[in-house]
Amino acid sequence: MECVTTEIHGDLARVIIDNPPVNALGQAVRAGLLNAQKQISHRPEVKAVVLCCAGRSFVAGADIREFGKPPMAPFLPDVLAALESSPVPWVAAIHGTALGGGLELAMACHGRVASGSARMGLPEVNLGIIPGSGGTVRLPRLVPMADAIALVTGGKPVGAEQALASGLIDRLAEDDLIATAEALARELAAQGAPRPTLSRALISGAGIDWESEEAALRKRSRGAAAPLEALAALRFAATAAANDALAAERGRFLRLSASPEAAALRHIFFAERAAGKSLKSQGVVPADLSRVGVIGGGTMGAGIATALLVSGSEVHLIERDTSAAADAQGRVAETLAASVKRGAVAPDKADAALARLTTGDDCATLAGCPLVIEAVFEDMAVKQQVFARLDTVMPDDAVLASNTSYLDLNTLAGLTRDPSRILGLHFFAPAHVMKLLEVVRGDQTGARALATGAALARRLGKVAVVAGVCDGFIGNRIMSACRRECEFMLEEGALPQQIDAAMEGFGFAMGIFAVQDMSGLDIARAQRKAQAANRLSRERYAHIADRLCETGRLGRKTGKGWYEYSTGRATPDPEVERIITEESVRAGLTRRAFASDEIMARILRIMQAEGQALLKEGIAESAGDIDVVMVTGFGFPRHKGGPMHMAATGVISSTD
Ligand code: 3H9
Repeated sequence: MECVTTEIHGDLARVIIDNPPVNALGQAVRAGLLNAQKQISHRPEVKAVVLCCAGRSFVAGADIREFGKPPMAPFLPDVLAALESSPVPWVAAIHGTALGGGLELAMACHGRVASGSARMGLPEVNLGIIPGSGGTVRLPRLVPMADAIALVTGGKPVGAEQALASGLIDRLAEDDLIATAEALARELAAQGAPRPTLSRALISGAGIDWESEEAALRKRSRGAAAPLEALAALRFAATAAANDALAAERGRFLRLSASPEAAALRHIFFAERAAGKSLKSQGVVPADLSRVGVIGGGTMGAGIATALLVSGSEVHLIERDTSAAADAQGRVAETLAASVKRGAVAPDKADAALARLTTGDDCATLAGCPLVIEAVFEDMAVKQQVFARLDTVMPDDAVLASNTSYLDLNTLAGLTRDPSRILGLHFFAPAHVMKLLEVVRGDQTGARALATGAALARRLGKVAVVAGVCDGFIGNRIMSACRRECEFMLEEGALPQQIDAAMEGFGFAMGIFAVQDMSGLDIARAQRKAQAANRLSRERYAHIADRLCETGRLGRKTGKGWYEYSTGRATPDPEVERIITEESVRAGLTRRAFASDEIMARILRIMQAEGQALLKEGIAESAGDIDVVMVTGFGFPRHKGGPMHMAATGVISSTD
C-alpha cells in the first residue's frame, strides 16, 4: 500500500498521506512526498496542490521510531525544500494535529487551512530535540517572534483560532476542510508564482529581551537542555540569513538527537504509551463510564469526582450523612472553580460539570452506577464496611474499585461475593490534576475490571500503570525506601536542606523533605506504625521523623515540619538540626559532610534497587512502567528518563 497518493481533480492535485496511526513522516512518506512533487511537475494542467491526510490527524511529526538510528534519505529538509520551491502553490489542509515535522511540512507549503478542532505545535523539546526541518526559521516568518518563542521552547500546541490570530494558518475551515483548502489553492494560483515561506521577511523580533527570556527559561527547564537550544536557534534565526539559520538549526537538531536527554525522553514517550496495555483483553468490554459512583468526598474523593465530571461523566457521590455530602459538594465546586481560575477548564464547562454531580448518604442509591470508586478514610475496618455494603446493594456486573494507597486489596476483595470485579485505582493528589493512575491488580481481579481501569484512565487523560498488591504499590513503595535512605543520610551527617537542594539540582520539582511538609508527616508515620510489627529488631531505623511528629511538627499544616514556616517560606530550623544531631549520637555515628553527587547517587541507587525488587516480585510489569510512575507521579525529571532508564543506560552511575 502506497502511503502517499496523488489524485488529479481538473486543475487541482490532491496529495494524500495515509500512514496510520498518526501519519508520521517515516522514510516511505518522505519518499512518497518527493515522488508526488515530481509527478505533479510533469502535469502542466495542475495549477495548485492540496496536501491532506487520511485518518484522524494531519501529520503528527517525524517518525520517532527512526530516531537514534542511521538517518535514511530522502531527508525531511530536502523534501520540504522541494515542495517549497514548487512552481505551483501547495496548501496544507490540517485536521487533528500538525505537530513537529508535520507543522514544519505545513509551514513549507504556500498556504495553510485548518479545521476548527485542529491543534498545531512544535513539541520537539519534549523529546529532547529542536525542530530539525526549518521550524525555527519558517515560524518567525509567519508569526511574531514572541509567539514563536512560546511555541518552540514550550512545546505545547495551540488551537486553530490562536493559530489563525498569530498568522500560523491563513484560514479556518468552517465545515468543509478540503473545499476551503481548494479555494485558497486556486486564489494563490491566480496570484502567479507562489511565495516560499523562507523568502518572507522575519516578523519583527524587536522588543525581545533574549537575555531575560533565557534566564526565565533556564529556571523553568530544570536542567533540560533542549528548550535552551531551541531558544538559541530562534535567536540565531532572528538575525541570520535563512539558509545559514537552516544549516545551524539542522546541526543543533542532529547533535541533540544523539544526546542522552533525547534518548531518555524517547524512552518515556514510548513507556507511557506501552503502560497499561496489558489491562486490555480482546473482546472484553469495560464498564460504561457515563455514570460513576464515588464514596467519600474528602480531598481525594472530591478530586476524583472533579476529574470524572470534567470528563463528561455523571457522578453520584456518597458521604456518611447529608451534611458531609453537602460539604463534599462544596469541595467539588471549589475544586472546579480553582480549575477555571487556572485556565484548565472553561467556565461554562465547569458549570455543566457541576450540574452532573448528585450526592447522597446511602450506598443503595449507587445501584445505577456501573463503576463505583471508594475513597474513604485509609483504614481497613472502614473500607471493609464500605465493601460489605456495596456487596449487598450493587448489581452483579458493577465494577468496584478502592483508592487505597497501601492497604491489602486482596483482603478487601476476599470479603466480597465476587473478587473478580474488585480492583485498586490509586489516584495521586490532586486527583484532577495528576496524570498518574496506578491500576492495582488483585490476585483475583478479572479482565473486565482491569479493562475498566484502562478505559477510565483513557477517559480522564491519565497514564495507567499496572501494579500488583504490596505495601505502597510501585510509587509509594519506592518513595518510602527513598525516604528511609534520606533519613539515614541525615543520621550520617547531611541536613534536610542539603538533600532537598541536591534533588532540586538534579531536576526534581521539590526535595523529599519539602514534599513531606506539604503532604503532612503523619501519613508516613501511620505507615511506619502499620509496618512496626513486621520490622526486625536488628533492622536499621531512623527515629528522626517520629521525633518531629511527637513534638507536633507535622509539616506546613502545623507551621513546622522538616522546616519552619513562620515567614511563609520553608526555612531550615536549628531545632530540627538539634534533633538530627542527637539521633546521630544515638545511632553511634560520627557526622560527616555530604556532597550533592553522593546524595543523588544514594537516592538513585535505592530507587533502582527497590525497582528491581518490584520487578522480581512481579509487582511492576516492566522497568518502563516504574520510570513512568516516578516521572508522572513523583516529580522525577522527565529528561533523565526515570531511575530504571538511568540504571540501564549507565548515564549516571552510583558512587560504587
Ligand atoms: C519531529 O517531528 C522532529 C522534526 O522537527 C524534525 C525531523 C527532521 N512517531 O499518543 P497516542 C504512535 S519530532 C511514531 O497513543 P493519541 C504512538 O507510539 C516528533 N509513532 O495517541 C502510538 O503507538 P502504539 C514531534 C508515533 O491520540 C500511536 O501512535 N511529534 C508518533 O493519544 C498512538 O499514539 C510529536 O512529538 C510519532 N511521531 O495522541 C508528537 N506519534 O499504538 C508525538 C505517535 O503502537 N505524538 N505515535 O502505542 C503525540 O503527541 C500523540 O501521539 C498524538 C496522538 C497527539 C499525535
